[in-house]
Amino acid sequence: MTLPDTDSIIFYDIPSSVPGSAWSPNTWKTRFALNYKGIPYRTEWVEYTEIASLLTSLGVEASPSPISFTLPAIYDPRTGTAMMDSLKIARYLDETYPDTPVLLPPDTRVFQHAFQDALLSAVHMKLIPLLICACVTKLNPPSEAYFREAREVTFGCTVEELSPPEKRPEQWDAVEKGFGVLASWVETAGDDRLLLTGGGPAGDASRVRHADISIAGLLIWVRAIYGEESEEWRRVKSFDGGRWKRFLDFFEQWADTSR
Ligand SMILES: N[C@@H](CCC(=O)N[C@@H](CS)C(=O)NCC(=O)O)C(=O)O
Repeated sequence: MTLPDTDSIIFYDIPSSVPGSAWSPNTWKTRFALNYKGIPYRTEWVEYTEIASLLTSLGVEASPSPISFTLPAIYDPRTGTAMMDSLKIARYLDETYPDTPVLLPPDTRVFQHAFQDALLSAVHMKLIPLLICACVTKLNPPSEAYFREAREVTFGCTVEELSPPEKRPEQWDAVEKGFGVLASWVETAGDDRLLLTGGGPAGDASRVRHADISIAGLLIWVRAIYGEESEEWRRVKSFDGGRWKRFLDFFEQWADTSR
């Protein structure tokens, strides 16, 4: 593959039929990061079936984890660097563009790495059965077929069987409890903060960290897949006294999907 000759970063994201196309909680972390930092980029949309061949052609090393190649990924023509993984990308952007706001200050890196696992088990895993089942219908045909097959291998059942209607009330209860745990962590600060590192109840743009962006990624995933007016999104907005509605409202300023 010939590498594109442009100055802007190329950001690889997975398309869908939702408004604005962007839907994945993981790729949203990098989209939020690029928008927040104000770094010029353009999106290249990649179906699930093309991720491995694209990243191999860009020279990205396979991950030792069960899924070898994932998005988000970027290619930065200024440095000739290509990489995947939202945390790695955030660190690269901090180091390569030091005049932009920092997402992973060095003294927070250990905690922010650990927070990824904490957020995964407290909230992300609780959303998985519901959202995987709801996601498939929003993907384009090649991605839908790939996604169904891959998830059926992982879970040993069809994506529909992951979240049959009779199980959903209890799955939503688990999601609500998970967000409650996340809210309780933030509340230990005792100062009514919106963001993890402070900045007051209204949020403070200078305080945004990768960990906050990871939460915003989960919220925008739920909203994108179910829709702004859906009962599901309304439900999440009502959790924890409206904390998560306020949270995503604050991130709206970096939710541009036009590039
Ligand atoms: N930890 C990674 C996770 C990325 C990830 O799992 N991405 C999914 C899309 S949401 C993917 O590309 N999966 C590829 C596959 O299932 O083959 C990150 O944050 O970058």
